Amino acid sequence: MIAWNSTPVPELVGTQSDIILFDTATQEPAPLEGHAEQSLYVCGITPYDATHLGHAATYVAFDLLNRTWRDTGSTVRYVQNVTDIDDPLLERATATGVDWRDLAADQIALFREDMEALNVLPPDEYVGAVEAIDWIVPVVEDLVARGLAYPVAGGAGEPDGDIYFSLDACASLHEDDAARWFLGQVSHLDGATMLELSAQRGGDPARPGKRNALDPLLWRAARADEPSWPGRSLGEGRPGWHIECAVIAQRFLPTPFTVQGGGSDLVFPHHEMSASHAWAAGGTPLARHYAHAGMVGFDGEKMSKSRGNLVLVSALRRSGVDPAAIRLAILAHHYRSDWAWTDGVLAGAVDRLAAWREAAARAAQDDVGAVRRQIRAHLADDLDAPSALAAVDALAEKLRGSAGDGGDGGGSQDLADAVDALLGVRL
Ligand code: 5CA
Ligand code: ZN
Repeated sequence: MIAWNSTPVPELVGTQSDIILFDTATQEPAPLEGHAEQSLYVCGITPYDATHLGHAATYVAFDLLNRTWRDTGSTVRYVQNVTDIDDPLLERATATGVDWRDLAADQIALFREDMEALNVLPPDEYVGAVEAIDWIVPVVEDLVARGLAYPVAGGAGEPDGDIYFSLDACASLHEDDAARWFLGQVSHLDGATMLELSAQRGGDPARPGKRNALDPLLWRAARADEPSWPGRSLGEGRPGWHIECAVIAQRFLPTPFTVQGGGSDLVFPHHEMSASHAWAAGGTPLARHYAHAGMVGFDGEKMSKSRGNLVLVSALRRSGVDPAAIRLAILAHHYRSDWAWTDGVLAGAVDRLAAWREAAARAAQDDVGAVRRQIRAHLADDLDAPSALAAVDALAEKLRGSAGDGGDGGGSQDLADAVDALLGVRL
């Protein structure tokens, strides 16, 4: 699949130091090891009702990591998927009388435009679940052959042939290996919470015939009213959700890759299960670190397609809002905190952008050097964008009305470059 375009990242004087990132799996800030090439997988959209502000906030958060890594002098290999076949997409297509392929294609196109407008650097590989089916099938066949996956008998309207992953078999694989996968490795949740979240987030803990209620679906046998693909010995069907990301990540990134990212709603079951699949299939941990963005809410609830309480980036853009202001509204919140989108948040960002543009016209080179160092230091500290923004605010405040001659203090381009390269905000 084609990703989106990016404008070149301005070259800056100096480099970023070592980065600390909060790791969900260890529940601690983790110093990220320096590598000439860093590797990042961020879970992509399920293409319906894209791109809401919650999606945008998650991709902007990992764009900050991407930019901060590049600023250390590393290259970044970045992979993102598109869940272009899954139950919620099919349900929406059916409910609205649209072909699921058209719905997905339209939403992916819109997402690309939104990402480009928000100055989010594109992934090197942008991979759809449908494109990945031919790679997923042999992996699932192998898991079945090794006793790590099993078919569940049909009944109560379900056909025979759905294949589930055995979490218990996976947990006992290479038990003496310190790096082995175990249930709770990523999420640290108790069993009751796992069951509850599994039911809420695409799992089917109540399905009879499973060995462990939490065992996730790997291959869904064809149903008469659903699209399906040839699955060799698995029969016709379509892949489960977690195996999609595990296979795509393992195909395009070194394992373990550096950071697995997504919103905090993916910690369990998605990232826990993807890690289990990768361990079972590849014998290595999926990622060295797991990072999660907080949830953006609106009108008192998590912004989500299923609740319908959405603010779309495309709608804001159509109403004339500068995408740089949308990006600033997002960056005003620490990526790990949950926050709510309001008109006031946007109004504050519009004012801030205007103040920064005014400041850029007056900045002197010395001012910019100091601010660039401050932005770098804050980003290295778990991507603390709000503090980085405050550093630019302080300069803007200092310069406000200071240059009576209205002249350029010699640092205009430097400030614009620093804010663009490090924060992705175009002045
Ligand atoms: N296709 C899967 C991941 S493989 C998926 O979760 N798709 S999604 O369209 O529902 O979400 C896309 C990304 O946005 C995910 O990383 C998800 O965690 C994140 N996200 C979804 N809703 C919100 C929200 N309200 N706030 C912040 N991030 C969100
Ligand atoms: Zn995913």
